[in-house]
Amino acid sequence: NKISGVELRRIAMPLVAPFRTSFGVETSRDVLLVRVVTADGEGWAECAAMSEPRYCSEYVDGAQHVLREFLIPALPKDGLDVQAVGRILDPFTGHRMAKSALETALLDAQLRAADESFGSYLGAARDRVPCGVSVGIMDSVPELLDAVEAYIAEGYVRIKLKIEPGWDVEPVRAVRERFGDDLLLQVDANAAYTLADAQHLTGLDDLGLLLIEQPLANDDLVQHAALAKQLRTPVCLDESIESAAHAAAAISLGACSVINIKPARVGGYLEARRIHDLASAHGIPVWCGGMLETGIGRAANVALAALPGFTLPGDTSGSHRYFATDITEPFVLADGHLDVPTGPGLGVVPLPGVLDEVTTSREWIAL
Ligand code: OSB
Ligand code: MG
Repeated sequence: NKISGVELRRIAMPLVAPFRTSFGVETSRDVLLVRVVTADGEGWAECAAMSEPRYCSEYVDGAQHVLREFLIPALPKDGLDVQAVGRILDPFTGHRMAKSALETALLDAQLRAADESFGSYLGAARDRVPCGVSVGIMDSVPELLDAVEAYIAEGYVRIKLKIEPGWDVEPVRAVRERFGDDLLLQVDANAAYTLADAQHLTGLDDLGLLLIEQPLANDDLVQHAALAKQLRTPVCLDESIESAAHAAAAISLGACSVINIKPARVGGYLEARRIHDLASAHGIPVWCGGMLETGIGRAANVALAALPGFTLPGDTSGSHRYFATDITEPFVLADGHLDVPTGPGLGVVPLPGVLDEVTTSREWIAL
């Protein structure tokens, strides 16, 4: 499996509606796609880094730069087993989303050549996964209720509301009152609060939430542990967990009782699976997060979400929640679920016609 090179391709993907979080508003996704070419064929992946370093320190231009200058040149020309990629890239600190994209493209190439699917390789325990949807911050409560109603009508089995100071207890209560106690409901603050807000956040405790995701700063496990003691709502971490080592620390500190696993955030699907295994051993439920991926990133996330420890519905929504036209065959919800792809590798490829239309730049890095 000699590697001849890697193509870095940027595409512009307008979102069907603006997506507002506590860290900013997204109207279009500027996605970096990675295509690895080997003697046996090719492999695809999508880099989750966003346009600006707000969710985390990575951003798409930076990811492309570190891939071109450091990560791709570190690969051996004569090829390698994907299990070795993490070790080869480890001397470069951080840049987990860039590393994840490269490792995933190499894994896709390896699995396609071996005629095995991502789901089978990772250890999927079912052939479809229940899907939730992440609902952005809106201008008004009536607008939020309309958005949630439409998602429930589409079949989503769990609703996640983005919150921030000034948009929390009141809109969440309105959703709970309107849609009833049976609705699986959770919130995500993207690090918008401090421990001084603990008393205020207890206002969510009577709303029957599955969890509150990342209430405090990314780098503060100790304060999350203090907050978790004051809330009845379970604390879930997203941004804080960048590796299995972080997950181990968070679990032993009592900083969280649930983990959102985003493969990109933790450096890839192999590290994501290690976190899944660790959490399962501790009885900690996990679920698969998302980064507004195209069908390329979604395919792998859906496969991961089929592992047995993923006991909560993930942010693995259908293609049309994000894009009018996806770059792969669209993922379409059936009865609130998405099917785990069964074809070799990711089980999906970009549709050439669509891909060319949305491409904004391409570069070839020869090995
Ligand atoms: O915090 O989970 C998050 C999107 C971009 C960056 C961070 C987050 C999100 C989402 C949407 O909540 C998840 C998705 O539907 O892909
Ligand atoms: Mg989150």
